[in-house]
Amino acid sequence: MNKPVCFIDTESDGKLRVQQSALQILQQIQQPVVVVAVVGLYRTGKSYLMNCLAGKQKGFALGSTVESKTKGIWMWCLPHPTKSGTTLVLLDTEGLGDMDKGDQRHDINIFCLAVLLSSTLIYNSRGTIDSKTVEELQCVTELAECIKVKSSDEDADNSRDFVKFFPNFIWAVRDFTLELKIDGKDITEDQYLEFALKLKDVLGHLAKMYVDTISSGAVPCVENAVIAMAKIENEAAVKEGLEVYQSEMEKLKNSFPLELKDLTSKHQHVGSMATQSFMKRSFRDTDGNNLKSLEEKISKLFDGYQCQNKQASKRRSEDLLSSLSAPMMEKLKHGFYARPGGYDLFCKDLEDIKNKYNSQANKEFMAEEVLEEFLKQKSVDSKAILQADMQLTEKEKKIKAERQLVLDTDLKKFRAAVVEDPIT
Ligand SMILES: Nc1nc2c(ncn2[C@@H]2O[C@H](COP(=O)(O)OP(=O)(O)OP(=O)(O)O)[C@@H](O)[C@H]2O)c(=O)[nH]1
Ligand SMILES: [Mg+2]
Repeated sequence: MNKPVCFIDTESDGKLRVQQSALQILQQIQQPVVVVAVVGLYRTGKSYLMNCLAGKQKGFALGSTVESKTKGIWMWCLPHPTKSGTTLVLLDTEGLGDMDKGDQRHDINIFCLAVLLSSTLIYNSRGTIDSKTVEELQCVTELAECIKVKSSDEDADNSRDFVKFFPNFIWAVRDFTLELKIDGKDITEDQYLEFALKLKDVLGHLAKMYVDTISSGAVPCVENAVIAMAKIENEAAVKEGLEVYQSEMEKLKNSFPLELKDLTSKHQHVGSMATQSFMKRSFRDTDGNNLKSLEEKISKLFDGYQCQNKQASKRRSEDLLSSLSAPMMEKLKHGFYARPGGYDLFCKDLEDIKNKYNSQANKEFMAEEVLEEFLKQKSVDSKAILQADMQLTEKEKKIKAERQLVLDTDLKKFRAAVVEDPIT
């Protein structure tokens, strides 16, 4: 973006409205974002400071009169100056405390939005940290008290989660020209701030306000935002976890069929990777429903992978069996076994196939099932061969017997002839 755009503006009835065009710009950002928002009293150089952060001379409009300039919240997306692959989103807000406007609710809304939307919040003030500035900041902390995170404090244990939604806080003191010395000793900026804050203990108040509002809350606006945010984040976390699982398991498919124990242990390992990825992203999945949903989805996917692995094992076993049994099938086709003793030959061939198959396919977990199915099919052939064999053998016996009878008869005749008509 070469210039800022209006992100949130105020409608004529005073309601805030998000600009669709700004949303589209945000949707197009694929990189992680760092959101820096500036808040502070009007005419304190907020827009100027944001332009400095952008490293540009021009950008957010600056006012040259005492009239407040910036209205609503303006946004500027730029490449992060130091973190490559990250987008810096600058939010310039409408100045607080403009008496002419006289609408405190509007100030509250602008401030709450800045807190909720930013990862770093700059509180901009002008001049030295005197009691007036501290008072001003106190006004801001009072505004922050309007942020409610939870309607009841039953979930105080989850307050850590809410902290995720509170930005880092930076207090920018502008046009500061005094020497940093207390009692003649040089001091650092932080020491000066601490010294200044002792005056009214604002920092403590600010910290207390954050913690108190986090664990108990005062106004309902944020709870809804947090719930909505949790829903979005948790759904994205489930999706991310599932993607981790699926992409790893898809890679594994190339080596299917796997032994069942290998497949299961890989599933467990990849499953825990998916859970870790979920945990990293998930937010306030207090009842564990999202994690459960991820586990259910993973388990469904695993069923699918098991099925595919089974099919692959079955296919491999079938291929092996069909190549081993090819000669026997050929013989069957040509009626090789249709002969007396054919059944014995068939049984012997079948036994050979079984032995070879068992020694070559012993690792396939579907081997046994496939063999059983094969033998079941072959038992039909086997019965037919046995029957034919018995019939043929019977017939042959009959023929043999008949032949024998003829031979015997001929022999008898011959003997009789010899006996009755001996050769002299
Ligand atoms: N000397 C000096 N002038 C500044 C500084 N920052 C801003 N200004 C000037 O002060 C005027 C107001 O600055 P803006 O940045 O528009 O102030 P703002 O806080 O954004 O004002 P609103 O949007 O009306 O709330 C401009 O003319 C700036 O050039 C600074 O650090 N030093
Ligand atoms: Mg401004």
